[in-house]
Amino acid sequence: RQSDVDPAVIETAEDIEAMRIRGAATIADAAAEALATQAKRSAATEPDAFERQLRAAAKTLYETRPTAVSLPNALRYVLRGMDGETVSDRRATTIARAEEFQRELAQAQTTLGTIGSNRLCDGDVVMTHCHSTDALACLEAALEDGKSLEAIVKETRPRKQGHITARQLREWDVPVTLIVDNAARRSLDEADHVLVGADSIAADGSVINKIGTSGLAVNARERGVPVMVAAQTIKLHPDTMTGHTVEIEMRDDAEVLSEEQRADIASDAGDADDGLVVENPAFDVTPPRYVDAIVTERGQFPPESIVTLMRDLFGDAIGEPWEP
Ligand code: RUB
Repeated sequence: RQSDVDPAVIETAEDIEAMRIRGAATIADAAAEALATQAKRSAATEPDAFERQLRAAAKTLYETRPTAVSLPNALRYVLRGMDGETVSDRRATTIARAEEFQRELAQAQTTLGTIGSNRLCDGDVVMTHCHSTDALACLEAALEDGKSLEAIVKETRPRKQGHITARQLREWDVPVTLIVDNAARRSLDEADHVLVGADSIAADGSVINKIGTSGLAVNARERGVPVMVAAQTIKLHPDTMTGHTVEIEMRDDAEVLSEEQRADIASDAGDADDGLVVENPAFDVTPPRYVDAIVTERGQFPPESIVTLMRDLFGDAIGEPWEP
């Protein structure tokens, strides 16, 4: 029941929904942290009641945004660590498991960064889309290796996460050229790599990432620029092994069109402005043939072979994270 869920967990869920907490890895980290908080603060006196609260908290977090599979993967990982016959045992094991998850998440990103950096050469120009901490980890590792890099950063409408990427890269002293999304194909002539993150990766090697990634990848292929996807294995979507597709989040019209802009467009149509519909998908699917490499903490994979890694990591037993 929602009333069993700690206010701090509800606050985290609201922050994820409103994108104050965003990006697949950051969302996973916050979700694990929230479950640890629920475990710490639970007033349950019976082990079963404790477990029910944890599962309710997981459900609340899960129902925020549908596309980044790192969220249910994180919830499932933490809840599977809950063990013991008493409340205090279950509390301790849940907290320890959440902490382990957060440590491993950070470690995986560092390892992935080192692997990804091997693809980058001194003097390379990298085009980015959106803001991905996994992608940035590759650039950071290359810089630490003494390579000098430049970046062409796509603004990434409608929420302009490209600005976050630009800010981070400037902090690392990387020269940044910020472009509007529509300039990407033109600027690809100057780029040696396209580097993006992922919210989910499907069993066939399709990459689900911020809207605009697929168009960028198609253009990059046409221009002969390799496309590299930086994604920890927490981004692998287990349900896609059994034929499920990944839900693409549709976000609010207001991110695209303000009330005032809408009124302006509709002004000559009188009351009959029902014909104006805004569609705002947050993500799209890039088919595997446009992706050159998926870089994970387990090594670099051609997209078509990612399914073998998924089988190794997930096996068959996959349920919803709040189901016992
Ligand atoms: C963020 C986005 C990022 C991935 C990977 O979308 O598409 O590329 O989540 O990020 P949004 P990371 O801003 O809508 O959450 O590598 O940090 O997990």
